[in-house]
Amino acid sequence: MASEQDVRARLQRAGQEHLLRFCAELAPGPRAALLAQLESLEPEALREHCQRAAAACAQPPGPPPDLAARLRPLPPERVGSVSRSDAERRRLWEEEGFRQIALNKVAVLLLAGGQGTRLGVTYPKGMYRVGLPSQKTLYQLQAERIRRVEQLAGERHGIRCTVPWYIMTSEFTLGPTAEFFKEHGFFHLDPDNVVLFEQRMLPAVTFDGKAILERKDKVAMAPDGNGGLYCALADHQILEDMERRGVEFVHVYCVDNILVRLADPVFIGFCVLQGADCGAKVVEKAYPEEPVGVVCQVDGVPQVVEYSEISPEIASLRAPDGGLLYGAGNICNHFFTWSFLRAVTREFEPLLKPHVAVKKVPYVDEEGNLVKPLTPNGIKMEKFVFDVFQFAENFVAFQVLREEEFSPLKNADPAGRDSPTTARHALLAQHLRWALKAGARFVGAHGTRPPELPSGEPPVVCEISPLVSCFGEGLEEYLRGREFQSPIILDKNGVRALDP
Ligand code: UD2
Repeated sequence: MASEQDVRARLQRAGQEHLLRFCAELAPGPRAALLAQLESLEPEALREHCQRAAAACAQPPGPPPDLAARLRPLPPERVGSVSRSDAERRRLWEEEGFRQIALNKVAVLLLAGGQGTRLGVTYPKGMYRVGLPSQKTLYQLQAERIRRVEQLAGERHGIRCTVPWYIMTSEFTLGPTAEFFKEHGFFHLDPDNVVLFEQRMLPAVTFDGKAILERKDKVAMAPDGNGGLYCALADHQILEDMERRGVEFVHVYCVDNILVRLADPVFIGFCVLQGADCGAKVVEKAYPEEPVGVVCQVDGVPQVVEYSEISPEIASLRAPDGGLLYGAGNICNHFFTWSFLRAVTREFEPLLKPHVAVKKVPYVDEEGNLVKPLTPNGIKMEKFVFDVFQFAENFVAFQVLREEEFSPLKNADPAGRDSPTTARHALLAQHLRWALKAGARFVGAHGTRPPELPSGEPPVVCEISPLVSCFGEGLEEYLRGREFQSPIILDKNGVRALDP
């Protein structure tokens, strides 16, 4: 281990010597921990990071003044749509997607390094239960959808196939996520096909470019954003792992969308048949301030303008048809070819510009007291996963239906939006639509029709296991012509009535 003197010399080079100001008074254990943490920070990179953060902070807040003039919606020929295409075309996309899955060429990659601050939980969001009758967590729903899509592709092509699951975690989420998967027997997936890897962390910095001590013996660190994916892929030789398995197409998605379709064959098939190297699913934005990025063009190049970086005026602009001009909402479901990811890790990653987030970062003051600031005092720098779209040779967007594919879990319940309750209702409403379409009928407790309830809550509870159906398929054999009394669960053993 490096001596205090060595560490001090490195920090001097980075202009961050203040990080040692409590070192002398620390007990041997914490002192060693601090020195080890500081030793892992490369001086030149640390200097550059801190300077960059301070410089970014000195810029006036908000989007660049000329953004409106540089922005355009995506040209229609780059945008596919589930609702605007006919059944035959959708069938062709789906068939192609299943074919690629059956050939073991498709992997899914979960971005799960975030801290879930808005939701207010201390454990990884994927472990969250939104209160479904089955009590399933987001991770379990995702694992079961992978198993089902493997099964569907396998049945179509008469083989067994695998969709490997790559999960990017961070220092905050790796341990608990790994533990959770072990505890649950990897939800019956083969552990060899579930690959956890870790993204890097970066120091939080004050407005004048000083890394922040969160305790006397610890620098405040935060994950480097979901665009940290590209460094993490290289750090952990993930592309080599994919190459060994023959993976050519990767569906990257974020953890908190309860309706996410893993390795969605329609999306994969659409992207493959378009010859795309990079793609993004979008939904129509629900309202101008909705916290989703906008997929569009900046200076003629495909990009996402993040919700935190678009002005309310631009976000509210209307197209001639009355819809939002910048209405293509990013739902953090991306398609990449393996070759594109390799080009990004080898060539383009260093060109990605970090984004600045101004945050309240707990710190120790000059006297060594722990302070929880009431106003923002620090800067976190993050890269965004979609910032590589600008390097694509053939970028496509694919518009899907919100009620079928997007209900994110961002906030704790009182928020009323993007909360556990809205996520639970969205999933149960979807399952009810599927069940009714498959010919099920529901009656109330005394044989009456179930009442219509307000506020998006489905009038009856019918949860369908992803192991039985993950796109609404194959439900007739269980449900057609049958009458049920809510609540029920449909799983591999058939329909089970629950206590009301
Ligand atoms: C993300 C999108 C936004 C919109 C929205 C839809 C980005 C940058 N923004 O915004 O445009 O589509 O989702 O729900 O993609 N994560 C990491 N490491 C990190 C930070 C985040 O893995 O360092 C993961 C996180 O665990 C989650 C995903 O990235 O799965 C999105 O992160 P978020 O929830 O902070 O993003 P949000 O809602 O601000």
